[in-house]
Amino acid sequence: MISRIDLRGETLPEGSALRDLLPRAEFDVEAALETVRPICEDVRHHGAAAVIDYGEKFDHVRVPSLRVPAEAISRALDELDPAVRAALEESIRRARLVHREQRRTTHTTQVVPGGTVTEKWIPVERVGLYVPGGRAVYPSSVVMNVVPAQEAGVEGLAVASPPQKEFGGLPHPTILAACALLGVDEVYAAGGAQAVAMFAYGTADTDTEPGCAPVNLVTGPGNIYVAAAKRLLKGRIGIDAEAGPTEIAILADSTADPVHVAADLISQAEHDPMAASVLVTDSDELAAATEAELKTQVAASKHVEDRIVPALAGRQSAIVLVRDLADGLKVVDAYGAEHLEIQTADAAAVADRVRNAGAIFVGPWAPVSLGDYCAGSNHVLPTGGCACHSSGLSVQSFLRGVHIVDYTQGALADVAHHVVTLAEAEDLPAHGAAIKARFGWKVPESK
Ligand code: HSO
Ligand code: ZN
Repeated sequence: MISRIDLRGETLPEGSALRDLLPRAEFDVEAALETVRPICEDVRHHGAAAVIDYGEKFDHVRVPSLRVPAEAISRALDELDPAVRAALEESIRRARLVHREQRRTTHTTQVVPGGTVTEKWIPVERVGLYVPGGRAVYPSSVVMNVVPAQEAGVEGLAVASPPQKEFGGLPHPTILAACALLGVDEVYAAGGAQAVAMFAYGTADTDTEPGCAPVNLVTGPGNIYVAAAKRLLKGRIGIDAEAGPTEIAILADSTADPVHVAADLISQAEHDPMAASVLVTDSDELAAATEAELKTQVAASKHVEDRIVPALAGRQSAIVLVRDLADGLKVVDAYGAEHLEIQTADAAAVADRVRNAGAIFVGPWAPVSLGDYCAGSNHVLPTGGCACHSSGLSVQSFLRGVHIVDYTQGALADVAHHVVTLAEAEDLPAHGAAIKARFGWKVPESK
């Protein structure tokens, strides 16, 4: 069901040569660009009418209005299963604890007497959060996007999620209920590329409903068309990341419990046929026991044929055998997993040696599922190896650091000759002139 890659034979190659030996799915956003370009153009020119038409085409339901009425949002919360409500509340509470502490404070550096640079963190004014529908109805992702935005101090928060035919063209009720719990009241029944375009361009008011004001930043996961629309509109809007299929890598030794390892590999395979589950181990026994366990546990799972089996059997998943933990660490660093579990002896020390991962889960009692819902950590994480250069969603994603430069006349005079010299070296004499103009068109004497 899951293939093996044996890297025990020779010395491991470095960098991209090692990465090429490891399993990874194709996520060709480029190919989807041509599909989404006309959709985005249509929304740009025809606004809400185009968003509604595309909803009818792709989501098979014509919505009476794009903006979800306030009563529908509060009704969804009233009708929410109390156990789900309690679990979401706990998830929100823990996420708030962690994200509240992420906020950076304004800091002033005195560069020289009379010369300061202050870095001030200012929240993005208006954010659009995309929440997928269809196969993925994840109220937990509403939490993971909304909490950091709110903790950053974002004032304008709008959510878009595809209209669902079985709910009369409203987004899924658990998504609406999660919005209600988080205090988000601006929700649109819009999905796919058209929702991202709606956020980017905004829509005009109509006779029956207010339009959606354009946003500055769009975050949230989505399918390949959502990722393509984000790439196309990036620049006009900021984006978090182009989220690809979910990934779990587990670095484990002979002390790991194969029952846990198999369960965790299956847990993320359950998301998507393209999801990746990778076990990296130096133990033949663990590899064999995990394979046996996978067979038993998969047989007892839901979503088997449509997601779990294709994900585990796909070329993006594998058991990678390595000579020792040191090689295992090289492999997981080269892979840069969205989620990395460390199931080894002295797991905390091993985790400390990892460089590249979206989030690291230490030891037997911190499975990825915990992080997906209730650890307090964020589950919107870099996929496709992007963990080598990017972080997951955080309060920081919703803030901009602005430098405030404040120099006195004396402090400028002291450094003027350096500025003029550099301006001349770059053949930009007007830059130097802007300094000289302040000192009777002369370069002040350096001290
Ligand atoms: N594992 C997914 C998030 C998620 N899991 C939502 C369950 N619901 C990507 O980190
Ligand atoms: Zn998950």
